[in-house]
Amino acid sequence: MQTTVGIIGGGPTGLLLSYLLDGLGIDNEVLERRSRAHVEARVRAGQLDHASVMYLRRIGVAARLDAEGLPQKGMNLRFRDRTRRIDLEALTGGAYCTIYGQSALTKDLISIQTEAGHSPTYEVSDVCLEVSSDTSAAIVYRKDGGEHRLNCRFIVGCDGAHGVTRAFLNSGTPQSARHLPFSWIGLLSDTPPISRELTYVYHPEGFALWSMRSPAVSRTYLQCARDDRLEDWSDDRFWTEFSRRMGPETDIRPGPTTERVMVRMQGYVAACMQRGNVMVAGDAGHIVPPSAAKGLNMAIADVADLVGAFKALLFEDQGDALEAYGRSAMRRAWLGQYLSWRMTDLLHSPPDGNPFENEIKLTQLDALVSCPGRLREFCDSYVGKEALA
Ligand code: RFL
Ligand code: PHB
Repeated sequence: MQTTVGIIGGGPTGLLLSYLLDGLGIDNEVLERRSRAHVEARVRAGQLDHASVMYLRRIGVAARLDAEGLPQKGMNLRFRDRTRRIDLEALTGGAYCTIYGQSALTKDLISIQTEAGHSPTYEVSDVCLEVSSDTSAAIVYRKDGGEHRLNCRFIVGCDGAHGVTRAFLNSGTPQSARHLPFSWIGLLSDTPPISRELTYVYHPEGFALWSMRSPAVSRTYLQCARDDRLEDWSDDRFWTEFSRRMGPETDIRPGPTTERVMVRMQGYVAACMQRGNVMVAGDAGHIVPPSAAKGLNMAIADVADLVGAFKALLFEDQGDALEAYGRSAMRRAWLGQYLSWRMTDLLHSPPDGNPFENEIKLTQLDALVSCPGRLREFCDSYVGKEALA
């Protein structure tokens, strides 16, 4: 088989890239390790920022997002046993976030592509990159018991944090990574949200977040110990601890849990985002702790940028367009790390419960909410005010 762009990974990043390349008439194929049902069922991200929503609208994939997404024009920040509403829309001059599950976006992209007659090849295994020159490469893989070869001019790794492209680009280069001494446990449950807007909680015992997927479904997270396992947290233990961090006045009536996840808090940036005709986009190039809800938004920004680079290279003869993508994707990765770590640091308590550090956090939070300039800057970056190209 032969194509121009071989895409490894059919998560949101790979699917979006394929859709946009199709729109430009650039031949491409997506190879995905899991089944379509598995990819569609993966819960993960919930919040899209302003830049992502505007972009998804502009490229014509936001019909269901506009109908079913839950606008987040403000957010609640709770500390010192008090909840303050932060008016994101007013502070940013009109920008805000939207709750729309990653699985909903993934389903939308798959169904748009399927209707157009272009679907990923699912359930491939033993994917391997073969790069012979800057203009010729191949992806070798197994499917249905046989070995296949996809010859391509470019390879884009959209295969997430555990894929093969990240390892290929990193070979021989030291990795840039940081692991935090705590994790998150998350529950998806049939519980109506306590508020129409997200609530982020700083408590001396740890962070808590009340997010949602619909007016009937909540997504709730708690900071827990780094090596905790899902089985250490019964639903009862989770909700008792959640109520403690939310404060006694919150009337929590949890419904049945439908999914549970343990999230190890870490940050990672690949050694490079592009080498010759191999690029990475999304989690394959960078992962951030989910505190600021940036991972998928960074992935969408990567794709917007990369598609621009393919257009410049293939239609406008700009020979260095992919190198320029590599540089801007690297800048974006570090900016995303900066925003995510800032929010992680602000809202998580040290595992040893050090009272001195607790007072520093509370002072930081007081300073944030009492200084309009600081708050505006925080809101601008949280909502992703800058439009994508
Ligand atoms: P994905 O989603 O991991 O998809 C990669 C795909 O590649 C496939 N794959 C392979 N295919 C072929 N061959 C191989 N060798 C392969 N290896 C892997 C996989 O099967 C998969 O289908 O990466 P992608 O597409 O880059 O998407 C990134 C997002 O998933 C991620 O950034 C977000 O989920 C991060 N994130 C959030 N981001 C936001 O912008 N807003 C949020 O509210 C938000 N919340 C979250 C999050 C991530 C979380 N976790 C679990 C880390 C909340 C959580 C709890
Ligand atoms: C989510 O809804 O899963 C979510 C929302 C905001 C975050 C992280 C996760 O900061």
